[in-house]
Amino acid sequence: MKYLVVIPTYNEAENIVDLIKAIKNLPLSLDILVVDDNSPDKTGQLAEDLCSLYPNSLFLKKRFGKIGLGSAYQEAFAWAIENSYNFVISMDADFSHNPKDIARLLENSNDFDIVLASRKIAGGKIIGWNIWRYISSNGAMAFSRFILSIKTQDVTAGFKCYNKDFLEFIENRNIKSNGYAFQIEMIYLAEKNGFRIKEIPSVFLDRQKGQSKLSFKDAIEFFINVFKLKFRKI
Ligand SMILES: Nc1nc2c(ncn2[C@@H]2O[C@H](COP(=O)(O)OP(=O)(O)O)[C@@H](O)[C@H]2O)c(=O)[nH]1
Ligand SMILES: [Mg+2]
Repeated sequence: MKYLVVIPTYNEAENIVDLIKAIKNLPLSLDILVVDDNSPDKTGQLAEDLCSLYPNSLFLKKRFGKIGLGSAYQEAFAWAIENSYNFVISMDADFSHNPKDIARLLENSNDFDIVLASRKIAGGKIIGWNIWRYISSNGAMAFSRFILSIKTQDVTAGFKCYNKDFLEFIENRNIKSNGYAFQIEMIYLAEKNGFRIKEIPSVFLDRQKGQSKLSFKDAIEFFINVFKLKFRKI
């Protein structure tokens, strides 16, 4: 079985080297693909410098500029299919997602199409968000779950393991979301098309280094996309 960890990055110079090392030090055989959007802080260069340390298991896709989280994932998924990976683990670069939880995602990956590190089931939680981020995130989740009739609890989770069947299904779809709604679009398409989703509890720690890229524009795009999904044929 071939496993690929996909890490989209924009200005993660303070995190990327430590994260790559933490993943490579796990007792698992994981390849890594960093998708960097020409970060001004040279995140891409730092990842590139590490490639010689991990030949044939650390890869870098450099894009010309900040063109979005959703398109970064889509390019990574297409690359994973091309290179015959069986599973793709998506995670943020900022250590909010604990690399040690990858093993727990993989434990369930043979029986489900998506295994998701959930902050919204018993045993899962978010540490470190301020009250506004907490309220806006919960509101966005409740709104989108209601409008789209989604059963999964943590619809915005970015820490997931996808199997090849689901990635191949996604490759042929016209994906609408390029920003944060991408996560919801994945879950929505999975649920409505009969893919099996498993939530496992996970603790999310707000980033200790660097800045969140979530902007007001992303929040607006998020709500527009939820409605676009609602009125699109599945
Ligand atoms: N390649 C790429 N990565 C992005 C972009 N926007 C955010 N990211 C990365 O996506 C992940 C999630 O973003 P983050 O700022 O941590 O969002 P938050 O956790 O919701 O505050 C991080 O690894 C970011 O560096 C983008 O436009 N392009
Ligand atoms: Mg983050």
